[in-house]
Amino acid sequence: MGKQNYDPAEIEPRWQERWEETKAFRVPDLGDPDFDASRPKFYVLGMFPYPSGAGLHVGHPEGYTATDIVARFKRMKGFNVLHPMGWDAFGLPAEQHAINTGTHPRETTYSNIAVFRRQLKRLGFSYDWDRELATTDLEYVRWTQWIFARLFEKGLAYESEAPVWWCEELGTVLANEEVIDGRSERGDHPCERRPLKQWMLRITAYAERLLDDLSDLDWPESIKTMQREWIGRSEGAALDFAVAGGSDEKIRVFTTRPDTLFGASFMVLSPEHPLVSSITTDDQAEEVSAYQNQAARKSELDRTDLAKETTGVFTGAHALNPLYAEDDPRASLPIWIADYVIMGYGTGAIMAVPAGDERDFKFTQVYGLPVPPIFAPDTGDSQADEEVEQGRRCWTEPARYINSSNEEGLDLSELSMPEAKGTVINWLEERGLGKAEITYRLRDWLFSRQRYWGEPFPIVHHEDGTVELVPDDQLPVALPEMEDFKPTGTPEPPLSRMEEWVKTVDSQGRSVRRETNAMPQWAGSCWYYLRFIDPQNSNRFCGEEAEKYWMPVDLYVGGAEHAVLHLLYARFWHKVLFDLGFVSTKEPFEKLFNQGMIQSYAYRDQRGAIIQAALVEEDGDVYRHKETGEALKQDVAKMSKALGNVVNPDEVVEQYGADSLRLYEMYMGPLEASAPWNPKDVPGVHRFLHRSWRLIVPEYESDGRVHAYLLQDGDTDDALERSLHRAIDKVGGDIEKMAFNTAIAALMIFVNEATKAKDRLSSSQALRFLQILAPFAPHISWELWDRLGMSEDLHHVSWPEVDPAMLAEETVQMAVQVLGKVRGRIEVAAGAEEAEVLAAAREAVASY
Ligand code: ANZ
Repeated sequence: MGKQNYDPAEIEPRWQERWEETKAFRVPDLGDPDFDASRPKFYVLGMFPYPSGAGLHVGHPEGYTATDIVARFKRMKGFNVLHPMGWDAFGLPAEQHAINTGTHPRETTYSNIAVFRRQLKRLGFSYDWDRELATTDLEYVRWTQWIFARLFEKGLAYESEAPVWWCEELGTVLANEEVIDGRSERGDHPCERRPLKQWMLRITAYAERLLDDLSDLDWPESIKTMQREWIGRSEGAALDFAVAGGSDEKIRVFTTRPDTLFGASFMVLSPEHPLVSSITTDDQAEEVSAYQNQAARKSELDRTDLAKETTGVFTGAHALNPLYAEDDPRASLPIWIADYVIMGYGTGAIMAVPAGDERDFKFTQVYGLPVPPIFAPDTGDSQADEEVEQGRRCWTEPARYINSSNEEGLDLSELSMPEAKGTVINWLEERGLGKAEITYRLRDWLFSRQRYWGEPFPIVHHEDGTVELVPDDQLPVALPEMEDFKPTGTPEPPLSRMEEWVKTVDSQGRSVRRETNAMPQWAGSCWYYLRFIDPQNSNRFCGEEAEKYWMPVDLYVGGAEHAVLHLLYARFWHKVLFDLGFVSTKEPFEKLFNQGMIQSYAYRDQRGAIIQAALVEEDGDVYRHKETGEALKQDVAKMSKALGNVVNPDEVVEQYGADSLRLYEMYMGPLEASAPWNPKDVPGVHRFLHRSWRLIVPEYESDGRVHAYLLQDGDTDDALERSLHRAIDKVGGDIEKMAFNTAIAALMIFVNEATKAKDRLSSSQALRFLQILAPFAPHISWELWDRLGMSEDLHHVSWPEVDPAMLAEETVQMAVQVLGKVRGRIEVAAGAEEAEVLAAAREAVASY
């Protein structure tokens, strides 16, 4: 028998234990006797966490409460609901810890997982824990390697000498996204570009489809835009420029503006362009190579930002503009190298058109190069127009072409921009000098890391330099046990030290060497949603039937920081599996929802110095330093140790309970918005739960039993019944819309009204209220449900019905007139149908 007062510390662990013991939220497998195939399915997934040593932060429960509410709601709506949880468990911190302490990363990882698991269980999420997985589990690694093998067979995995970020301090190669402004994101150490043999995944082969298929997805428009921009489709032309002076070399450029060819006045190669060394003249060689070294240390952003300093070096060589005869002086274009041209985009070479391109124009201003004018705009500002016509300013919009004809019949003067582009492309195409082309900003995915704690590649190397897959039946390739995890200090990965592991034999007994790179952390998260469907399957990454039943993920919830990389990589792998016939949908995530960030308040004194939150007290409307009394400024900022404003979910649970934490996080504002954690608001939702409790467990009952005073059905108060129907309707509709804050507001309104009309609350109303409260605050709901004598599991009870007639806010009074004379008065529901009103009117008139 439970206590009389609401005591989450007593109730919550009891229900969590019960859910655990009865496997309350287990989803039967497809063939199981208790699997009900007649129900529709709903697969709701929160992005699984990296189990860091710091434990859960308050941002985790935000998205996870949201998916839990939806999961619990959909169960009550009659769906089979798949709602799993696992761990994105490879990653650098555990390896870094191993380097520092010698503790094996596996040990660190699994003990962190244990902490995360305990913390998540303490929040009462309705996961099917039987499906828990970690990307580091050997069985999971096996299938990650198996999928890599399929990519390799399809020609989508290849080795390439690619310039990569090398960080001397960390002794490791870093991916582009791990380097910011030429320094490592972690540790802020200087990095430089170095060529290294790497595994690459040919994601660019899927660029077009990754772009096109976005349009069918129910994703936030902002995320789609970010993906589109990341993929960066550009329509233009590839043109060839011969190198002057009898060389056979050709410089191929990519341009989106072939119509500006008449304005090309010099060429620019990327400093890494392979032609640089062969065309550079002797007297320029020294300067060119110094410049190349300097460019290697800059990040791409530093190089391409228009606001950054413009630099470049002349190679001494010239190219020929294909529009003119070789001996025409207009044909000769000096070739420069400059770091604003990036090797990984287009062809790594451009024709520079200062009259039409800002960066090219800026370059001419720095190095005193000519600006041949090609545009005559007509803006009405004659002075500005003249500046463009005289080559003193650049023009990027469509305008009338000038100086744009040659001796071979090409003439753009009367054409629009699209016509001019087409005309130039055709003209060049006829002469074999160019063609229309589409280029993507997306690069192939650098897929290897010089690290230990990642999936080994299922690859062996032959002495002749060729590579071969490890046969599927020998998977997984497990990591060897190691004690020293330090980087080798060279680009060679730590695994290269494990000679006994590296040396092995292939299927025909030939001696081979294992690949010593590891896969990046992104690999495991590319397909975990598939493994959740069938996590114990030892014959296939996921059973065929189960995949067909559960896919796609109906709702995927996570932070917007994964808008690009994770979501793009996972979509890519999924499409490959789709093409191979292994999965049945072309996209993995049907609907995506991004939660906002939970921020915190930060405090500064008058000089702007940060004051730790613990030293701040509230004094009316102002904040003061507890010790000095100085008035402080309140700001909103990201939670961080430095600001002393990190909220620990464990402490909130201890003080108020998991239901209060869940409710508070959902009540902070719209889920998609970022908002600061306000400690003052937690007691508010906690009080709401107290009041909900008091509706059902009255203070004066001493035995904890209920309830003489809850009315029997039939005696229900009409106004209260209407209010309940409105709440049921609003809460259900809002959950579907992921508008949880307004759903909670509707629950609060009902509790207020029910508290006022407490002696008129019926037991049926109390039960239905618990049903709609349950997705948000499951522990208190199950407890009260149980105390009301209900034996059926609350999540198997269907969502209460809404009677539309009960939704009308108010009734309205109307005068009934017949032939202009008042013949009666009626009262009908505000939203009543015409027929209903007419019937009431007839009745009124008849009895008048
Ligand atoms: C001549 C030209 C004239 C250009 C003009 C623009 C304006 P998006 O739209 O981003 O695809 N470009 C090509 N490859 C480059 C590289 N590797 N690094 C830096 N810049 C590069 O941009 C395509 C344009 O960016 C191309 O068209 C090229 O400059 C430049 F009035 O060619 B354009």
